[in-house]
Amino acid sequence: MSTFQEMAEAVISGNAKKVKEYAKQALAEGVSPQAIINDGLIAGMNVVGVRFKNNEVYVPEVLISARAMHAGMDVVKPLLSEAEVQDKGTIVVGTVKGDLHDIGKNLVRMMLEGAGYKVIDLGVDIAPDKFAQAVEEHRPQIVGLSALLTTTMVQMKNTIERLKDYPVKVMVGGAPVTQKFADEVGADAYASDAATAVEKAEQLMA
Ligand code: B1M
Repeated sequence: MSTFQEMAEAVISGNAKKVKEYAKQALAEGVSPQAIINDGLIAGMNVVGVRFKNNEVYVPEVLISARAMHAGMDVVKPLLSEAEVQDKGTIVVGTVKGDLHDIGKNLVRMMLEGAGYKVIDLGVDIAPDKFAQAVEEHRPQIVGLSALLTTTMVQMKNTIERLKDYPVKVMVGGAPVTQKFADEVGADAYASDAATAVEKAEQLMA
């Protein structure tokens, strides 16, 4: 059989076809979907996350690895019960109102998915009320806000204010966002990049 190591390597090198093959083969040999996700797919994405953080790989490589990971997820997901998929927690993400930038937010989403979270991606230009609606509907533990424009950063403050009565933690990020700003607007966490977003999510979930 292919080893988890081989599956992780295929994720790291972004070989979606191989990842799919390894996942199918492992299932046929009786390996559990959860083990394939944790020990093969997520293990590979974790390595990519560390390399991205250390500037050893860049955005295109991360996107290609994430696509490969998704190819594997597509094979095993139908076999997981809903409860298992949601096991690690739910995170709602979106780019704030007035802001259409989504490349960084998508990376954050993929890394969080790669780390095993269920992620609800609301998309771009999301008003505070829409975040609140999503919190009511999906009951996430964390809401992640992304902003790339100095003019839309204020929407982070508005959204945090709108969510203050919900039992949810808010993480913020995006090129113009800083820890100082995050503290000023009352965010529970700030992440400078997608790999750090995973680390902060783990801390907020603890
Ligand atoms: Co726009 N844009 N843009 N743009 N754009 C910037 C952001 C800008 C810095 C360019 C510049 O002038 N030098 C500038 C902002 C200036 C400012 O406010 N200080 C700018 C501007 C002005 C504009 C327009 C106003 C231009 C115009 O129309 N006159 C307009 C605004 C549209 C709008 O949003 N309403 C606009 C439009 C666009 C495009 C549509 C053309 C396109 C977006 C396409 C898309 O996203 N689908 C675009 C792009 C691509 C950029 C640049 C070139 C690249 C942004 C990017 O994707 N970076 C950008 C200049 C630059 O950064 N060099 C620029 C790569 C991405 C991986 O990084 O998003 O920072 P980033 O995400 C990182 C971290 O920030 C972090 O993790 C990610 C991965 O490490 N992160 C989080 C992000 N979100 C997070 C959330 C978290 C945690 C971490 O927790 C939840």
